[in-house]
Amino acid sequence: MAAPTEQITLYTAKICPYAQRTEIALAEAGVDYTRFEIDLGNKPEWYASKINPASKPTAAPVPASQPSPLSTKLAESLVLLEFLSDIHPTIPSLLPRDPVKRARARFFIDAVSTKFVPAFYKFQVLGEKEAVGGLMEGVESVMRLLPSLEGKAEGENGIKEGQGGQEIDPGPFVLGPNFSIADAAIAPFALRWELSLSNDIGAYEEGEGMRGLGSIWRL
Ligand SMILES: N[C@@H](CCC(=O)N[C@@H](CS)C(=O)NCC(=O)O)C(=O)O
Repeated sequence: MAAPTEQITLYTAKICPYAQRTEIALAEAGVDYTRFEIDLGNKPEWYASKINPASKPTAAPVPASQPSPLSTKLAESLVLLEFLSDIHPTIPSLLPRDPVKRARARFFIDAVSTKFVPAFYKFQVLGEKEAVGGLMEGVESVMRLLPSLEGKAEGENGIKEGQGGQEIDPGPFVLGPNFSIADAAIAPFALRWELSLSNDIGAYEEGEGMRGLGSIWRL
């Protein structure tokens, strides 16, 4: 089997938060790759047929800098995060070895994808004011899973413990002190939300961004 890491070409777009997930993970892993910017408003005619059949300008690492028919094409940001951690199993900053921590990362990513991102899109991008309830629920679902906020008790020795009595690292990342693909999954969206809140972009009344929703995000 050919080594999948020989050469990676990343078809990406600066403005795409999904593509940025992969760029963040590649940077954290310290992996060399060729970056190919796709203009979302003017995609190359060969892109859909030769790189990504869905024509989604998300990131696609392939083992060639040109869209060769012999290269492997992969798409979907969350699939790509898993792929990078598979081909770099010795880089613990992508996905730790501990099966419990791996499950926690995946559980968090699932909450981001099913609860936060769809609501974020409706409220923030489409400007649907009535979606604010869903957005708040989405934010809370994700935040509840952060180590510093998760339902936990202070042990006798001052060490924070989770429901199963296991030690919980305080952060600053999703799994504790170390970055993982769970952070890459939410970072591009969280940063966009933060920027929107502080600049009154989206479905907020003027001045309400930071005062209301922003205060929760910064807990
Ligand atoms: N589920 C995909 C979503 C990718 C996606 O929707 N990308 C947007 C750009 S940010 C897109 O391709 N929109 C359609 C288009 O521009 O033609 C992933 O996670 O990679």
